[in-house]
Amino acid sequence: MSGDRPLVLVTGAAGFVGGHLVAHLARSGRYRVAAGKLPSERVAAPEEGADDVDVLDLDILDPAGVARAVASRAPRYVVHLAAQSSVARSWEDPAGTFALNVQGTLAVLDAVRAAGNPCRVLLVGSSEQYGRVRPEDLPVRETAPMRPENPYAVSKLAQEQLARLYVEAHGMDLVLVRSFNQIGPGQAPGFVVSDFARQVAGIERGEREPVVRVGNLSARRDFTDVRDAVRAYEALLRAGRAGEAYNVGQGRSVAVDEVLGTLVGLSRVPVSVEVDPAKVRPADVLEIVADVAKVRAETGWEPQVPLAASLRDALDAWRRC
Ligand code: A2R
Repeated sequence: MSGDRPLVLVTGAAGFVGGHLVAHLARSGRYRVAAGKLPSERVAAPEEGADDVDVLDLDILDPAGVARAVASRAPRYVVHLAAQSSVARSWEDPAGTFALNVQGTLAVLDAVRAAGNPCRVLLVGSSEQYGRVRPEDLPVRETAPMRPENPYAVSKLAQEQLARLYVEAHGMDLVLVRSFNQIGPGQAPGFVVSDFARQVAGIERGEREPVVRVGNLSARRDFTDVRDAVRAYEALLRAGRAGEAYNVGQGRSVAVDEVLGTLVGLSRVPVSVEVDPAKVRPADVLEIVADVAKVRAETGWEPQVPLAASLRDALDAWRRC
C-alpha cells in the first residue's frame, strides 16, 4: 500500500497548521505521513487516507527521541511546525519560547543530519521577523531588512539564521518559509480572526452578552487561509530552493475592521462592537502585506480560498465547539 510514496514527517502535527497539513498530505495520496505530536495531544484524523498516517509521540525538547524517530523512519521530507507560536506568550516566557523555537529546531536539524539520508526540511518562520516595515517598502519582499520586535520574532529569525548556517556548513537541504497571518477553522484563541469568531459563536449560544470586544480595528493584515498555506508548504517541499526564504501570504492587506464586519454580518443574532482598551496594543504594526512573487514564480502556487469562506469556516468551527 505504501508503494514508493515518500514519507513526510510533520512535527507539531496536533497544532492548527499541522492538523490541516496532515489532512492535506494524506488526502493527496502522494505521501505517507508521520504525524509527530506531544503525548497529551490528539491529531485530527483526516477523513480519507488515514491509513497512511503514522501518529508518533515526538517531543522536540527531547533531542535523543527526535533523533531516534528520524533515524528509524528515514523521512524524505520534514515539515517542522512544532513551536511556541504566540507573540503574547513569548513576552511572558522568552526562555521557553527560545527553548522550543531555537533548541527544538536544532534538535530536528541535528537529527536529520545524523540520520544521513536525503531529506528536505521545511522550517516555518513568520512575517513577525520583519517587524515594522515602512509603508514605502510594502508589499514586503524577502530581501527586506528584518527588525524583529518581540521574543517570538527573534526566535524565528534565529531559527532561520541557524538554517542558513546548516545549509552552508553542512550542505543540508533546508527551505525557509515566512508565513503571514494564517486563518481558518481550528485556530486557537489569541489570534484576531479566531478571537472574533469565538466571541460571535459564544454570543449566539447565549453564553455571553451580545458585545464583541475588539482591539485596534484600523490595523491591516495579510490573511491567508490555512488550507492555502499548507498547499504552499507542499509546493515548496517539491520546488523550493535550499537556503531560500519564501513569503507565504495573500499579497494584499485587509483592515481588521473589514474582517470584523464580515463576522458580525454572519452572526445569527444581533451583536454590537466595543473597543476594549486592554486589547489595543499601541506598538501594533499598522500594515503588513507580503510580496508573494517568489513563491508564485517558483512553485506555481496561488491562494484559492476567498476571505469570506475562511471567516465563515472559522466561525462554523467555533459554533461546533
Ligand atoms: O503547545 P501545544 O500543546 O499546543 O503543542 C504545540 C506543539 N508543541 C510541541 N510539539 C513537540 N514538542 C514540543 N516540545 C512542543 N511544544 C509545543 O507544536 C502545538 O501543537 C504545535 C504548534 O502548533 P500551534 O501552536 O497551533 O501553531 P500553528 O499556528 O499551527 O503554527 C505552526 C508553525 C509554528 O512554527 C508557528 O510559529 C509558525 O507556523 O507560524
